[in-house]
This record gives sequence, structure tokens and C-alpha cells, in this order.
Amino acid sequence: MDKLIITAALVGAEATRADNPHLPLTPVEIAQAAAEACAAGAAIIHLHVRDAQGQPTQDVGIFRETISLIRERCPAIIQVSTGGAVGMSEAERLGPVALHPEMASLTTGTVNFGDDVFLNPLPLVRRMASALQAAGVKPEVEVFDTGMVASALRLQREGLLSPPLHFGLVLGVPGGIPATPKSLFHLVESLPVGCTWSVAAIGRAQLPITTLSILLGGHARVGFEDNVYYAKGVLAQSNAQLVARTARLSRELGREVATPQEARLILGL
Ligand code: KMH
Ligand code: ZN
Repeated sequence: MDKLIITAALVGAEATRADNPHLPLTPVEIAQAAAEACAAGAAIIHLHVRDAQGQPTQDVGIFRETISLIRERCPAIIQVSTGGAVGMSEAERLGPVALHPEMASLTTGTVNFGDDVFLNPLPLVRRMASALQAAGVKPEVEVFDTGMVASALRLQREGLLSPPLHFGLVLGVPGGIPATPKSLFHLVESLPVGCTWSVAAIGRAQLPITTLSILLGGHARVGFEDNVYYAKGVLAQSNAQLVARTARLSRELGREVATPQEARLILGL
């Protein structure tokens, strides 16, 4: 097995300070959280940013400032979100790709997202994949449900995604694939030979499902975007606390944790 690549999803678009008062919101807070997460074992920062009101935004200036502050503080791989928040336009979502980050997320299908719809019709996904290719940015194919793996393979056949693909399997979004071991086994069985894959799970499923990924040879994503609790009824103190637990568990299970530089080699960056 490769060393474990831990991704820290620090803020996302949905969590609020009411959910967890330690949620980082400003560029400086996000950069500080990134540095702490990196020191605790994270190799990738999955990056969303917020505006001055704490609302999700894909503003290029805020991304630029945040990325620059992160780079001053740590060597983590930066993976910008192109999902943004539900309802954002294609142009907004693609905004941070202009900054040529090393990676960007790319969701390959539409999914119910709680009471909302995270809309990703295939023509839109094709245009976004093409934009990532043109910018030389490695996609993490975000999979919220089974059909999204098949759609990614279709885009690969069309030449819009280049193998080896890297997948981010996100389990437990209300409307997406449930966060169960059976669902994870099913997704993993449907992945193409030679790909790399990381697992995220929402809420209380984050700990058991990412731990299962460590055992199965996948990578793991943790952080406030997906879960703000450390244990039942106990809020996490920081993203780094969640990263540190994942790193500790992995080492206890006999799997070393990748540095950002080792992760670059594993992912072919
Ligand atoms: N906030 C979700 C609607 C991504 O970052 O690419 C989409 C999302 C996926 O978080
Ligand atoms: Zn995200």
C-alpha cells in the first residue's frame, strides 16, 4: 500500500460558526488552519473560501490571497473547489482554476444535496474538465453517487480526463450514496485499475468510513467541511485535531502518512 494521503477539507460551503465556533472563515484563519492541519499530517488542502460576511464565494481575489497565505505557511498541495456552493454559476465555480492550483475538485454528476440540488449536467462537466486540462490542473473526481464513476470513465474515453484518475468518494450526503461499508465496497469495486482514491464521509460516519479506507488502501479526507464533531456531542477543537487522529490511526494500523512531497509523487503531480 502507498502511504496514506490525508486531505483536510477545512471549511466547505455549508458549515457555519453556529455549527462549530472554531470554523475558519477569513483568509488568515483558513491559512492558519491549513498550516496546523499540514503539521498534523495533511498533504492536501481542499479549499473553499468565504467572503467578509462568512458566506461561500468563488471570488478569485479571496482565493489568491488565501492560497498565498497558505503557501507562506506550509508546503501542502492546494486543491481548489470547483463545486463551490449549490446554485453557483459555471463561471463562478471555475474562477479559482485561473490561479493554476496543483489540483481542483470536479464532480461528474448531479445529486440531491439535502433539500437542494448540486447540478452537474454532463455538458457542464465536460466544459469544466476541459478548463482543468487547459490549465494543467489535476482533477480530483468527486463522486457523490455510483453513476458518477461511470460518467468519469466516459469523460476519460472522450479525452477530457487523463488517466490515472484520482477519485474523491464522498459518502453520506443526504441524497447521495449512504455512508456504509457496503456502499464503499461497491464504489471501490467500480473504480478503474490504476486509479488512486480518497474517501470522505459526512457527520458521524467520517471516523469509521475513513478508517475503513485506510484499511482498504484508499486515502482519507477529514475536516469541518464534512464533519464538525470529534465524538458524539463533542465538537472538534480544530481541523488539525481531526487530521491528527486520522494520522495516528493510520500509523497504529501499520500505514505511514505521506508528506505533501510524497503525495505529489503518488498522485503524479
Ligand atoms: N459544496 C458542495 C455543493 C466540491 O468542493 O467540489 C460541493 C462541494 C464539492 O463541496
Ligand atoms: Zn468541497
